[in-house]
Amino acid sequence: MSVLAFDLGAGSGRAVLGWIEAGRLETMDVHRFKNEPVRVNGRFHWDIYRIFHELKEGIRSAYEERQDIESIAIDSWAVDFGCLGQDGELLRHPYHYRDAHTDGVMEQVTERIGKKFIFERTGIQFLPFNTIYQLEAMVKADSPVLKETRMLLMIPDLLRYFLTGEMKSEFTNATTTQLFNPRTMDWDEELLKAVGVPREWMAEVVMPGTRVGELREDLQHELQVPAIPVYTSAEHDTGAAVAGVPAESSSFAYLSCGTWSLMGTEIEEPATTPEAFEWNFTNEGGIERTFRLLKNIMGLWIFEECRRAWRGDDVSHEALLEQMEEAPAFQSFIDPDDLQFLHPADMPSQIQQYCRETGQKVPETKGEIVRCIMESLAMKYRHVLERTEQLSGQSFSGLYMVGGGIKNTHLSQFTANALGRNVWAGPKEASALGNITVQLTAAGKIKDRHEARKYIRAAVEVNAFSPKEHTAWNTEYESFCKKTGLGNGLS
Ligand code: LFR
Repeated sequence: MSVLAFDLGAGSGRAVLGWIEAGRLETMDVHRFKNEPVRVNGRFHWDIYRIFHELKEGIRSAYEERQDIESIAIDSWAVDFGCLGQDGELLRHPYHYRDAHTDGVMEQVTERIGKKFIFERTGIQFLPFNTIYQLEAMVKADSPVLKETRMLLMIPDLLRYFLTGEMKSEFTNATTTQLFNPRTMDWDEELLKAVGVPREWMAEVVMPGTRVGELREDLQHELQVPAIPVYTSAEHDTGAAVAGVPAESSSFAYLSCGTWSLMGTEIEEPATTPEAFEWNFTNEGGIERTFRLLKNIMGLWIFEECRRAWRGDDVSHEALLEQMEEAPAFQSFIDPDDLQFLHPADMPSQIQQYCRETGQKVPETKGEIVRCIMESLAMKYRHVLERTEQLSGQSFSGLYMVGGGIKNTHLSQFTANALGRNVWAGPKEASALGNITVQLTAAGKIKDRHEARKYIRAAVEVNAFSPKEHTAWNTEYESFCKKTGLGNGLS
């Protein structure tokens, strides 16, 4: 038997088949596609029907390769959702979490309800685009969509509903709404009430690895495939990536590196201490009822946005990283998580403005700007890793880096240098692999997450980076903390 995983990222998606053969995990890419959000009337939307079209293409190609597919599951980015009307139709294309309609809304909600109140009930970090603030923004705009809404489904839930006709929410992704209470393991009625969302709009929450339905009959005919069962995986891509970390021990630190950098560790119960609150850490749901104690770091989005601004010139990764090597080290730093970098009109100018305003040397050339980004990311990783250790009471000898961002070996090396610890980079496709192993576990082919990670370890390439020039990086770390206003050390 085999399983089919759809892994949707903010820029691209892939369909990957997985199965176990002669004691090894085998995979095969069957379809890759672009995911291009669209700006319409000044609003930024996901092209959800196009994505669904690509899912269909993926199923068709997968079935051509193997006729023994016994399960399909989807993972994607978090927080975004679609609203369904009473006829079960989608009422509007879902907003992209980088749409400006939530600007300033989080501050209003937290002032009204209280930040502590929200954190105690959810354990989730405060990000301006969390579902709770998107809903508040729609309520405030008196959105006609809400008047017709009968059901609210997160992106993977929505696509799964398009495949099966069944409406269910999945745990790992549900937690990212900041409307889910991990103590009761259900939607938090107080918070729903506080933003004016009826409880009936929220679907039943099911765990990763649950059989939800099978392909609708019309799809079976259209695609010429049988009634393949559809499951939940870890439907939040970061949850799937953590499931895909090839860790040997059950205590490990990870960095899922892509558009975002998500750094943290896997824990048994949410950590909602005053420090977790103060440092804005999150406790997102994980597989096998674990929690992902982690923090969002703005990640390679900053670099990709610079590439977009520079298009017309040679903006290949190789060319830009070569220019970076020629630029002098440690000239200026940014805090990548400053909200001014969330969706600026022009990223390179925004970086220059930040440096100017913080009294630093302003990077001028592309090489200087790229160096500023990469060094700042590596420094921020150290800042977050040390706090992850403090919060979880663990210490880590090194860091597992997974996700597409590890193609940038400079960043992996900088990270090892900044941390003064080893970095183990691989696999690039951790989300797809995690999605697959969750499905294979549900099918009884794999025992649990520990065994799954063993299979992944044996199946992929992991590159080790040991720290270099640590003394210089260590000295510069203090300067990074000072210049970015992040304070020093753990106080
Ligand atoms: C990564 C990710 C992050 C989430 C962000 C927005 O792809 O899922 O975990 O915070 O996208 O949804």
